[in-house]
Amino acid sequence: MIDLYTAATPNGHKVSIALEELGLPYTLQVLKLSEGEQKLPGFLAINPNGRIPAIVDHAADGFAVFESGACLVYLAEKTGQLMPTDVKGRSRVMQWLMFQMGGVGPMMGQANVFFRYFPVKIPAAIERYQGECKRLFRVLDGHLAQHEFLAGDYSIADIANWAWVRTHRWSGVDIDDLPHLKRWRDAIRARPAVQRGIERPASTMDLSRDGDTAAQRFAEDARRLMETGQSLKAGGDQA
Ligand SMILES: N[C@@H](CCC(=O)N[C@@H](CS)C(=O)NCC(=O)O)C(=O)O
Repeated sequence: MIDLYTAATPNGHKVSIALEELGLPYTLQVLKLSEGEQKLPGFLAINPNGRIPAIVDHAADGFAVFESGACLVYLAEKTGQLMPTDVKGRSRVMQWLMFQMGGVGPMMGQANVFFRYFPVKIPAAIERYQGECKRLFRVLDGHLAQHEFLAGDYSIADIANWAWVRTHRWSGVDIDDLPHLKRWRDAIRARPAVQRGIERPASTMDLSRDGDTAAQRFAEDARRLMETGQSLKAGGDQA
């Protein structure tokens, strides 16, 4: 049995989607980020960075893994699925996984901060992060013009990027002019395991939409966390 410490955020959903795809039994341990449960000593023993997601694998002597990308690689290697085992195939997956972990996630996270939560509107910062998101989306679109998935067959690289790309509206970045990215987004969204994964846990709002009262509450929550010196919840921060 695997314990998944998580919340309804893109990074959390990466791991619940992978667990659903793999059919591994797991229990959801949902942390209340706005109450700082991720900073309590019990959880810091699992993830010293005090952020979700993290997993504890009881079938492997309680082995703990933090960082969403590392969780995905661990689950893929444990099962021999969602990532090829040959050197080149594995490298292709790792390249697009690193692209998400070092690029898409942090840039969308900062776009969210400056576009949604930061008390002062700094146009140059908003443009910088939204522009960088758009540039990364174009890279994905260009690659997907020639390939069905990011790295051979459907893999953890698709899961990691998809969990963030689906929330592009929340970052204020449109993808209307990126047909291949939209085709890939829709194809992955149609997968039953993906639909189950984004419900574990379900978001109080749909991060792929905008403009309702739940969205306002969500932004206020994130803003308050930022102002009290804590990091943001739900893709607000990335490090
Ligand atoms: N690089 C980390 C980022 C984790 C992260 O930023 N998690 C956010 C939610 S998406 C979080 O736990 N925020 C609460 C906090 O910072 O206190 C990963 O990919 O796992």
